[in-house]
Amino acid sequence: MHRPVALLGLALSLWLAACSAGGSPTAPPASAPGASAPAASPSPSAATRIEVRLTDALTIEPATIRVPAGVPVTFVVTNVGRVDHEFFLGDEAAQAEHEREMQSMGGMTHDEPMGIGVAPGVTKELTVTFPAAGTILAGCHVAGHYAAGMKATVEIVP
Ligand SMILES: [Cu+2]
Repeated sequence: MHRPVALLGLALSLWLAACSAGGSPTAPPASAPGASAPAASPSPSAATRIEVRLTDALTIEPATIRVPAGVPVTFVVTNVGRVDHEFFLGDEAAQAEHEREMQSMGGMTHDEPMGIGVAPGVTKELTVTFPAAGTILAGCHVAGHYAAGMKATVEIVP
């Protein structure tokens, strides 16, 4: 599944552009003698928001999700189906462990730092900051769903 490198570069430059657009040019107020302008803080503005859909066809859409590393990413997850689904982030090992956990809990979805259960027709948000670049997965571990392929690739780009 190779994507053109140009796409990655474009995404990166857009991201950088978005970051640098946050700072406003310093224009000293002419009508405020003595008042010192507050230093522009480089606070992260709007977090990256990614819309995700969970479907009864046992898919997570989009199947490949690209997110930046080092900044908060908010996944806006909608269950468009009629049965429970979940959105759990982690590498292969974490997915396998969560699968075991779900089976031992009788398949009940629950919320945790890296995953949320989403009831039919509901939209929920999950905000995560990925520390480093890499590739992980998003998976649904409602009984049988993960094995049936209910997963997506999450590419974390520097
Ligand atoms: Cu599911």
